[in-house]
Amino acid sequence: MSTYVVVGLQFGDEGKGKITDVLSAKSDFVVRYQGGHNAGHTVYVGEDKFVLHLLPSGVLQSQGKCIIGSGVVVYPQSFLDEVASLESRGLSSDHIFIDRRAHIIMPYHILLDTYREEAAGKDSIGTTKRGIGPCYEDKVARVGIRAIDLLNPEVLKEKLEINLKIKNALFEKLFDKPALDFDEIYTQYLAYGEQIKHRLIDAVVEVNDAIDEGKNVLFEGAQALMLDIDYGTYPFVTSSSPSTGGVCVGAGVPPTKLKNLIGVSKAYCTRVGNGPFPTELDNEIGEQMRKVGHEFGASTGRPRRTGWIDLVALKHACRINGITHLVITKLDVLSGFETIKACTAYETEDGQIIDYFTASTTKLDQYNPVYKELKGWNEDICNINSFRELPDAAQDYIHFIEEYLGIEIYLVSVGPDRSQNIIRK
Ligand code: 2SA
Ligand code: GDP
Ligand code: MG
Repeated sequence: MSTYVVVGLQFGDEGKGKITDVLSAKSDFVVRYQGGHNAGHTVYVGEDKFVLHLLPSGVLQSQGKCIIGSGVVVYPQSFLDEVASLESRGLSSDHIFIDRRAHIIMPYHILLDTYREEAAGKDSIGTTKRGIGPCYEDKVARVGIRAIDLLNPEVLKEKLEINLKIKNALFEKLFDKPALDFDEIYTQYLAYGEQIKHRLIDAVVEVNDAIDEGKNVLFEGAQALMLDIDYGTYPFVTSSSPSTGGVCVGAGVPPTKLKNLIGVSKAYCTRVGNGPFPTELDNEIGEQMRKVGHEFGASTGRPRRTGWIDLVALKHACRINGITHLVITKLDVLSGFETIKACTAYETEDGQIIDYFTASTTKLDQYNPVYKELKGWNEDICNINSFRELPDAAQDYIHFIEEYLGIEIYLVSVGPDRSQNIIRK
């Protein structure tokens, strides 16, 4: 009985949903601790495809409680839609809960996100326009509306009035857009409160008690370390901490209780949204990765940018997360490439070779990747489930990543299905 944390090590979409789903079969609790419905976690159960946004991916497998922790930002409509969608497919939703402290995404957050991105034009971040950033901003500014506030008409009224005064002034004066109507939002959010009140809990107590009682608790990260508000490619990041450390603040669990820290990386790399991506391939190789790997946003449908694996960035991500178990996904997508490249260092604009990650997003954009070239393989590896049966070149690639990072790869995923895994002994 233990705790498990699953985090993304690149720019998101590493296949965390699939890995969480696999691990959650043994979990008593599955907990989301940051992000919101910007996430898109795809899980295949046989032919059935599920895309989870706000709900933990573990919701499909776990028999225990599935919790949206206090560090998550919750758009109630998205929550209710996802719950309804699960129910319409014959699944129970009785085990889904939200921490009372979770901040609520309001219509003005979504509009603010959208207007700002539109106004920024080519300098936009490329957000999902789901209101994530503005909601976290209000939380930090101490004017946010929390789940518990939806149950108190007086508190909600007061908070909404203050917020609308400021937001409407912004909309009208800065963006030349219409003001929002108080009554409409107030009525709608009170109704949301009624619809979710039986799911509101104190997750801090429940989750910590579960760990103390020796239950298996799985914490599920959304997005990834390179999108971390502190350690990612700022400002082209999301507004939360998708790291293992984020669990402590976003679920109210102390670091001493976190045991198995599982980092997920693709065998190559993708990014959706703007910002530096040193190993990006704007050519037919990148196109092949996108096509074979079906690299399109699971929430917005945007085509994902593609490129070779960046081991310098991956090392940075493993260090900050303290990864104890590494997972490599989508190795099958690399079948058919004559050579495979892995970035082991960067060449700076003045010709220096560096093998550490830089805080300067502007500089990172100008660096050229230094590659180790490895032999590719042609075999279809989708149905292999033992490491020794992999083509030699694929084994060599995995060994090369392990040696560079100094961490053992314990699971290699070779297809989207639950069963398509190679578990190393
Ligand atoms: P936001 O909306 O404020 O969090 O956007 C800020 C940056 O974070 C990126 N981001 C993501 N990157 C990869 N996957 C995400 N989830 C969806 C998916 C994305 C989609 O699973 O495919 O459907 O487009 C995700 N969510 C946020 C975002 O692209 C910005 O770069
Ligand atoms: P997440 O956000 O990290 O959960 O990842 P997404 O669900 O956004 O994107 C990962 C995509 O890759 C999904 O469509 C998964 O079904 C798929 N996937 C996961 N693992 C594998 C794998 O090993 N091979 C292939 N071909 N697809 C995979
Ligand atoms: Mg995703």
